[in-house]
Amino acid sequence: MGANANLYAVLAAGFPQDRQQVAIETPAQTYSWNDIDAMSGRIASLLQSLELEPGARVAVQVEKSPMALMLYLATVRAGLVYLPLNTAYKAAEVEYFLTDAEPAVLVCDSRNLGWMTELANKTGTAHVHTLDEDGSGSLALAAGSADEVFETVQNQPDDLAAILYTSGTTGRSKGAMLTHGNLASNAEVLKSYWGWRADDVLLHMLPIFHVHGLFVASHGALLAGAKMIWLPKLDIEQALQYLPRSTVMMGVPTYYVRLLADSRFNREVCANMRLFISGSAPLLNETFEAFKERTGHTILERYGMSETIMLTSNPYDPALGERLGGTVGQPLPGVSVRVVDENDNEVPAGTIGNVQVKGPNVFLGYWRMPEKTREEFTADGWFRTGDVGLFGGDGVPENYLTIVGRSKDLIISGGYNVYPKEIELVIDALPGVNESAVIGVPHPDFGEAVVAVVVPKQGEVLDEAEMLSSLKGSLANFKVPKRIHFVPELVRNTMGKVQKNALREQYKQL
Ligand code: MCA
Ligand code: AMP
Repeated sequence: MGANANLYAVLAAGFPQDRQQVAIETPAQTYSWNDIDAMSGRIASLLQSLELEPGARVAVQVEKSPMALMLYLATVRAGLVYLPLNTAYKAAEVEYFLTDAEPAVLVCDSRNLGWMTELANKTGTAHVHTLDEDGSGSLALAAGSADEVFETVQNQPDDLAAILYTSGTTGRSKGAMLTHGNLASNAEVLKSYWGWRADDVLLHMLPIFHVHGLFVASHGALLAGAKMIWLPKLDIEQALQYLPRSTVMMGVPTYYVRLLADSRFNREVCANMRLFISGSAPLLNETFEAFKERTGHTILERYGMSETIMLTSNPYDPALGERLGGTVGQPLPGVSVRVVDENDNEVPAGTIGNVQVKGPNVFLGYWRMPEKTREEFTADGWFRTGDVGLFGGDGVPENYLTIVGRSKDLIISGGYNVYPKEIELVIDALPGVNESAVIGVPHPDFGEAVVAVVVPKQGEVLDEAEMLSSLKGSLANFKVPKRIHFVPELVRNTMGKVQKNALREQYKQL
């Protein structure tokens, strides 16, 4: 038998010799590497006692805590498939995911147990547990009496480890199927590319229901055997308190915008830092420059997707080149990136086109959507990212990629993706609405903000506040438009398509 390709086995090979060292520090408590092994072992034993089929899904919507990370690691160790859900998702959104993924296990906050149990009954999910932010709940109780010694399940690189739902241009979310091999290969590449060291201290403030916080950040520290300072969310007070003891921080651009907005954030606070990494959304050049000026640090911007984990990165090692603001850097080792025209023919450097990628990090396909999966890959196996960009151009070396836009109708707000179609469908179903168009407009804090332009039905008068409160009942808050504008009609082109560019131009000052 070859080496175990189970992601946990790969990560654990990077844990330090001395397992008594602190692996995770929270404001309240510390956890050693032994604790990680024992806590994830107990939960894995509990999951194994349920005698689920290999590949059964464990759906999780819980607040961030060390125990939540243990649940993730345990799921992977037990050879099951982890399905994280944004804590902002409302019942209607969660119902879709449960119906589509048919998880065997659902773990939720005890606050939500009532409606979650109803959904679980409806969708045939047999096991429901609770896990609260303080680590308490029925999961911890049941795991407490399970064996802490657990032999990590043997997996092949192509076995499924996680499903991450990403919204779609049709308004229907798709589950991106990521394998043990996808996750492990990406973690290993980033470990050397970003120069991870055992004496690094990662300031972890990202949510752990998306690729950025769950995989890129956590795997980086775990595989390096480096300590994490584990905070529930971005809180500038806490960031200022812990940065002087940290060496690495990751964030979406809003994290850097908010740090810069605080005058106490300066060189001294960053004196111990080795690396600041930004991604998930475009980092504005003004943020990149202001950060350099204030701290002396050059933010490293990288680019990735739920379907592919990390694809390109500005260099850490100066021998590979400079960190260039406005670019997302070079394809990571082992990852192929090409820019093509409408016929999938590669275009020369300096020419804008569609970005396509290939590599061991690229997902298996969309869960139970073979058609959609086929559409998103070319005949020769390149994945269509939906991003538009170019290599080189305007004084930029030819091996650096710049993302200039998206062919998919997508808004990225504070690092969260919002597909206009999904919001338009919900708005159009409200009483008195004829039709709507949802657009992204520039926002100083979130990068882009969601705005809706609504055409009322003939003779109807709609109220913005009422509509917003109704939308908040069914949509995650970050998807709810910050403003709604009422217009008699939507401007269309000759093909009858709503001209969103004109709307973006009209409302950009908001
Ligand atoms: C919160 N709100 C938002 C957002 N977050 N509105 C728009 N966009 C958002 N991102 C709402 C709240 O619900 C609230 O609404 C109001 O805005 C103010 O909330 P605030 O207290 O300011 O929010 P916060 O709790 O401070 O959160 C902002 C945040 C957070 C820290 C930027 O959104 C965040 O952590 N974002 C990171 C997302 C992330 O990890 N993305 C990675 C995806 P109300 O007042 O009405 O209740 S992975 C990915 O994209 C790929 C693969 C990659 O490359 O990494
Ligand atoms: P997700 O659906 O969360 O996987 O989001 C992936 C999308 O985020 C990509 O297809 C890009 O459009 C965008 N993205 C991620 N990182 C960057 C970046 N550094 N610059 C611009 N866009 C980015």
